[in-house]
Amino acid sequence: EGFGPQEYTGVKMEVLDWSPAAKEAIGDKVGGRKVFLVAATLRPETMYGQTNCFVGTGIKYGVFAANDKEAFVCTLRAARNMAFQGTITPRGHIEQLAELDGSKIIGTKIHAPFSVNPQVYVLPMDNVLPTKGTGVVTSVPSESPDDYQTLMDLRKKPEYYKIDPAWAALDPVPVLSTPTYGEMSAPALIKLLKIQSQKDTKQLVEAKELTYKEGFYNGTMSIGEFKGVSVQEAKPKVREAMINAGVAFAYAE
Ligand code: A2H
Repeated sequence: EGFGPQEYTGVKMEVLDWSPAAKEAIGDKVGGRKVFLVAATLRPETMYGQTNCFVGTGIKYGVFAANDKEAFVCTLRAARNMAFQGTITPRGHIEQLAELDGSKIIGTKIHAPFSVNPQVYVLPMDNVLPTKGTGVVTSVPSESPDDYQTLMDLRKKPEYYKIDPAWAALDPVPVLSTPTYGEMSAPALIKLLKIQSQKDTKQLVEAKELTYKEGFYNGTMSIGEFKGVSVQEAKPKVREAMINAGVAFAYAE
């Protein structure tokens, strides 16, 4: 990482159907607001390929009022940042409506904006850091090695991870192509570096760096409004389109 703030895109994933445990924890505390899980991403141009979303089962999340009509699910530190950035109003003030353990959010059905799969499920990931972004990670297994490997782990051991296999059933969707890794760079690198599980964190860091660089410098979009355009050029345009559609916002930390 470089110096200065990291510019993320906050992606608003509307809750369509809470898991039973989350529903119980929330009750009527949100007061008729629409609730969104907010994922922080550095790759807005890949959002067409979302297949699920990840949270950490040991992380504490809150449901924070964003305004009178909307509430956001994220970590407390992210809500504070959003309040100081004016995304949560009134500026500088946060109101926590409910508290949610990550484990309770698993199995919640949400809307993934711009994805070819508009309805996706929330699943557990071991390596979600509570100290980065919002603590919510949207999953694009075609371009993110972490997302791909975690999805494969979940499919292999659904009982161990306490998930319904149906929640992990959506396959990776190609969103861009590169000369070196083809239509789906994440599975290609997982194979090349012989990564076996999400516990192979060192190799995953290497895979992440390689896919990121190749995608950014040599990638061409294979889907969406900017199909055929270079990733470098499409990235800010998809971000802007999402923000204009009201499904994303700038988030810095
Ligand atoms: B990225 P950086 Cl397709 N814990 O979004 C762990 N990982 C987190 C996180 C957290 N609390 N918050 C965000 N992230 C992930 C898409 C994506 C991402 C693709 C490819 C690579 C990639 C879909 N997942 O990240 O340490 C989010 O995943 C590799 C750079 O701030 C976010 O962007 O550089 C990225 O890590 C931010 O990581």
